[in-house]
Amino acid sequence: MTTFKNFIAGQWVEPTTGDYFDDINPADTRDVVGKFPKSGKADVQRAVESAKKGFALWKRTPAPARGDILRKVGDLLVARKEEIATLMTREMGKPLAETRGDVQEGIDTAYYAAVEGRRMFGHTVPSELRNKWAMSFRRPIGVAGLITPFNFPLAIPTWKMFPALACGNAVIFKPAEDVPHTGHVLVEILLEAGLPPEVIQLVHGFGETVGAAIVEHPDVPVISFTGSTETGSKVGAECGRMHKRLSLEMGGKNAMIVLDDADLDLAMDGLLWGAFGTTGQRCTATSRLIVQKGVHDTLLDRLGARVAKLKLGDGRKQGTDVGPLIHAQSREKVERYVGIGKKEGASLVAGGDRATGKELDHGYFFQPTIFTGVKAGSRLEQEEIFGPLLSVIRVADADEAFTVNNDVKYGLSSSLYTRDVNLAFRALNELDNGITYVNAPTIGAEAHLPFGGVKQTGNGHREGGWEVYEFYSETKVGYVDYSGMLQRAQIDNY
Ligand code: UN1
Repeated sequence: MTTFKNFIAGQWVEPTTGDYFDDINPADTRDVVGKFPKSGKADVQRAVESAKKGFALWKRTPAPARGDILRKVGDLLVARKEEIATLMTREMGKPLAETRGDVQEGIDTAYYAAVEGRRMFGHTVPSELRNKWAMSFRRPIGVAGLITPFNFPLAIPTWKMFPALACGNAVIFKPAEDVPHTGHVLVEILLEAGLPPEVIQLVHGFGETVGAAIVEHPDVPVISFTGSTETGSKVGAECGRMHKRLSLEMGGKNAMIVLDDADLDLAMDGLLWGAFGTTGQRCTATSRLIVQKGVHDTLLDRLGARVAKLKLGDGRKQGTDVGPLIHAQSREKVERYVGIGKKEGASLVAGGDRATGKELDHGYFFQPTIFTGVKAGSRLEQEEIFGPLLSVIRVADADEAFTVNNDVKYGLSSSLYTRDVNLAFRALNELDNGITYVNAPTIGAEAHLPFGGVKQTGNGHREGGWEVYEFYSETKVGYVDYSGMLQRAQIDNY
């Protein structure tokens, strides 16, 4: 079995702790992908010291040249797409079609960042005064600490890393302990593309030690975290105390609304993909179906038949629709919520148990599960579960649907199936989410648009698109007075 290393100070090195953890295939726990460093605070300290040197060099590299390296990163990801998809499925379980999409999202993000290196626009505006020039431009910030989750092992790190690098920052990367192999390969690719070694530091390990040490380090002024709302609060408290720039991307309780006039076949395809894709382990997963009373029973009948046909298994095998959950605790959490649903009086109409038999016995599989008659305001309806569990809420009309959609503490994505164009536009305005899809499921974010949510899902920042470039750079304003005399703003201008 391979023992992997950290990448610190330009070298692949063992952790100072001498400790390692196993990276396990969740579809077959007998299969260990490798041993990865269980690093400590001292490793983070070394990484930060080196990243500061990397930053000094990188910030002086012209942005178009930084972009050229990211374009090469994109080319290398293209060349290794199939291989990375396969190793990603092995380490986290989602089917190959999805891990291929994950790599593609990284490729798209790389090419976007490459071009952004040639834009990075500022503003030139007229001055209040004669013979004076006024402009704004963007400067890099410093060392960015990036803490990423398991569900999009390649795409989410690239959402953070590529714009951070394009803007001229150095990066300390801590991938989720469930997906260290994908993180390792991504760093190999950055180095192969020609990124100066000290600009990227990879420190494997656990959130309580490595993640916390990055967040608490005074020389890491920028933190980007994707994960649970609970951990995000701790990260936020520390960053607030230290006045750090922080981007948080956290929980969701995303709803699909299906109205009486919807195309039900279309809604059904979207629902299966939204609710059970990635085994429901997405921040954008469809975990609530809010359905109008006129189509409620028909939709549910058809849904039951379709769900029964979903094939669970190893995501590398042809024909697998749904992979395992990531680890034992996440499966226990789903089981806990099945108990809560029953106790709250909802009706279990599909699944509800571990999926077992043959190859499934060795993985963390759980049956796609549906509860109907779920009450707005109940725990099943309000809390993020992060698994293949769909709660169905029946409503009288669009107004009630919108209210139910909005009445949760999260606000990532929502989806509306209707043929009424007026209602569709009203929904864009009235649904309290960062992203609303019309006639498409709650997943499907594109790399060149801002991604993120409102309320407890985030803290006002966005990943992706143009907005993330603002996050990873500081606005600098320059005034040049070429009048040769003292001109006083606000005083000498009129
Ligand atoms: C997430 O849900 O954790 O379509 C990220 C999307 C994906 C990314 C999802 N590209 O929403």
